Amino acid sequence: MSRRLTVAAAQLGPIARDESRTRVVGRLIDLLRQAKARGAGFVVFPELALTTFFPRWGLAEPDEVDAFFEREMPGPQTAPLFAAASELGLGFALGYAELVTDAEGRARHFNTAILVEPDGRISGKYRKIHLPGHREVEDWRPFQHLEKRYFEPGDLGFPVFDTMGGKLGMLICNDRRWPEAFRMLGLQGVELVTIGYNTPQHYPLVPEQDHLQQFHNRLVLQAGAYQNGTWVVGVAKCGVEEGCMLIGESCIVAPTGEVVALCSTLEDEICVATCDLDRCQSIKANIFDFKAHRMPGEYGLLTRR
Ligand code: CDT
Repeated sequence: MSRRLTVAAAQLGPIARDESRTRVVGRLIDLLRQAKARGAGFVVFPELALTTFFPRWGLAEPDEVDAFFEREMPGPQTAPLFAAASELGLGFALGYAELVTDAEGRARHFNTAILVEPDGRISGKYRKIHLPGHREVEDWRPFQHLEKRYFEPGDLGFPVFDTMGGKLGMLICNDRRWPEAFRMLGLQGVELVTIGYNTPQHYPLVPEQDHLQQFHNRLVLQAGAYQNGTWVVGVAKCGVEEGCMLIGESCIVAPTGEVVALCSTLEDEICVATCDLDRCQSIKANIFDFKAHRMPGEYGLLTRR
C-alpha cells in the first residue's frame, strides 16, 4: 500500500512590525482552509511565522526583543490555530521564536519549529542550529541580520519523528545550505523535511550574488532532497517586509530532486503536492544506498575540529 501524504507549502507574504499575532494567526488559518480545500493533510508554515523578521533590527531593550518570542505553545493567541487545524483534521509544521526558562532560571531564546498532529498534540520540536549573520549592530548595513545576537544555537540535535505516516524532520532556513544538516536527517531515514525560511534578496557582504538567491535556494533544496532520497518542503516568508525584500519560490521537491510544486507570488499562497513517501526508496535503495556505498571511514575530517 502506498503512503501518500498531500502536503501544502503555506507561503506567507510580508508581516509588518506592528501586525498583531491575532491578525497573523488569522492569515495562517485562512491558509489552512485553502490547503484543506485542495486535499492537503499536512501544512508547512515558514520560519518565524508569527512575526516580522525582527533580527533585521538592533533592538536596545530586552523587553522589546522578548515581545517577538512565545513563552508558551500554544498560548492564548496561537490556540485558535491549533483549534482550526484540529477541526480541519490537518497536521502542520510551524516556525516561531521560542523563549524558555531553564532549571537555573536562565532565559533561553531559540529559533524553533514544531510538528503538530491533527489532534493538536505537539509531536516534534527542532531548534535551529546554523544561525547566520552577526552579533553586533553594524551600521554600514542597510539592514541587520542579528540571529547570532537574539538566539542561541539549538540544543536538540537533528531529530526525526514518526508522524503523518512517515519519518519527518525539520531544518530552518540557513540550515538548508549545509549538507551536513540534511545528512544528519538522511542518516536517520528521513522521508520528508520541512524547511521554513526568511531569505533577503540582498546579501550585503557579497552583493554581486544577489541575483543568485533564488538559484541557491533551489539548488540546496533539490540537492538535499536527491542526496538523501527525501521529499523537501521549502516555505518562504517573502515580499517586501519593512523595506527588506525577501525571496519567495516556496516549493515541494521530490526525492529525485525534481520540483513538483512551486509558488508564483510574493504573497500568502499555497502550493500543493501529493507526496508518495515510498518513492524515497527508489533513491535510498539504489544510487544513495548508504549501507552499500557510503564510505564513512574516509570522512573523519567532517567532524574533526
Ligand atoms: N533566516 C535565515 O537563516 N536567513 C539566511 C540569510 C543568510 S544572509 C545572513 C539564509 O541562509 O537564507
